[in-house]
Amino acid sequence: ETEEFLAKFQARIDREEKIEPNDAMPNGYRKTLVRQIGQHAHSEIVGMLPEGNWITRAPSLRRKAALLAKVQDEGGHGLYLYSAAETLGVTREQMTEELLSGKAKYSSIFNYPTPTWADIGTIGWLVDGAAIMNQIPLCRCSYGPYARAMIRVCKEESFHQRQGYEILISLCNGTEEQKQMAQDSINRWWWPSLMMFGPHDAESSHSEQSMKWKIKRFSNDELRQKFIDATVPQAEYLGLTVPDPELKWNPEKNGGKGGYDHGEIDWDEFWRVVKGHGKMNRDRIKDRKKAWDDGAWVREAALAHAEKRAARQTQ
Ligand code: FAQ
Repeated sequence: ETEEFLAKFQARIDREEKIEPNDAMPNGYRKTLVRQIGQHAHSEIVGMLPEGNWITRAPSLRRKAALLAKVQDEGGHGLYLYSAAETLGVTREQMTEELLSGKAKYSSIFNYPTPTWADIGTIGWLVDGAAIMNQIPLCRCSYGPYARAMIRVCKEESFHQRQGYEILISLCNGTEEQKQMAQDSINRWWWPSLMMFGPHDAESSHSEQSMKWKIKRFSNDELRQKFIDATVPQAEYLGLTVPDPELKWNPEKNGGKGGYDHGEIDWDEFWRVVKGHGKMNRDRIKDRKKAWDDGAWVREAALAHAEKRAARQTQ
């Protein structure tokens, strides 16, 4: 790749032109997108598992219908994202094999268990809330297919966030025991949700280049701070607390607009989970492998059918 080519490409990015699948692009740009979109797609698909756990046990028909629809949306997002990644020259089989072999990552958040119904509310509120904060800027990502996919995904995540918050409102207006269940759930999910934004900017190996290429528009720490500032008042409205004794309003922060100071994330836990040693990593991959193996006959049948049809058309 000549310097002239790289400079021309950067100039397109700087002019806010969208990069499309058939455009020339630096190898690193393509690789970064395949990695990020692939990880994002895997997260959506693995992300169906913690909530799927509660579909048969939802407390009412209305809750069950909403949860089913949400989990189905996540499956849709995953497929949508795999298609976006495929425009960059990888296949879904390759990406799936990388997930199952542990080469490709998925979000750390989906390696935590969901022992209570309140977790379904908390996932919607905090996990989808964090996902939206991270993904709204991706609607302006320089790569066209990813940016366009994010528009619909964000609209659906916004519905998911509200359904989660509404579950928590109901629990918080219920018995003392229900309110306690909601508090316990927030205690378990708060820190892992903050970890979704990735390592500190100083430790984030890809941020600088990804921001230059306008794949990312904000840094990991900036988005994490925005999320905390938006979410703490929502916890207060519920009458619940977040498990951070160092959390404190600081009027000087954000250039005088104010924001929360907060405690430090347990980065050892973060890297442990990212590297495959969280509570649920093994179960998640085992479940995905089983689904992939059980689906082999469907893929084979679809392929055989497509081949027969193609042969008939050429006769
Ligand atoms: N978990 O240099 P950076 C959802 C890895 S939302 C695991 O900062 P980057 C919706 C990173 O890949 C969740 N790994 O990396 C839903 C890199 O590894 P590598 C998914 C993480 O890419 C809701 C290394 O650490 N959302 O699914 C994590 O610039 C409810 C260094 O990090 C997305 O994927 C982590 N938390 O920034 C579904 C959004 N953080 O490959 C169901 C798109 C970092 O060098 C239910 N992705 N790593 O070995 C992004 O915005 C970015 O990829 C970041 C990371 C911000 C996640």
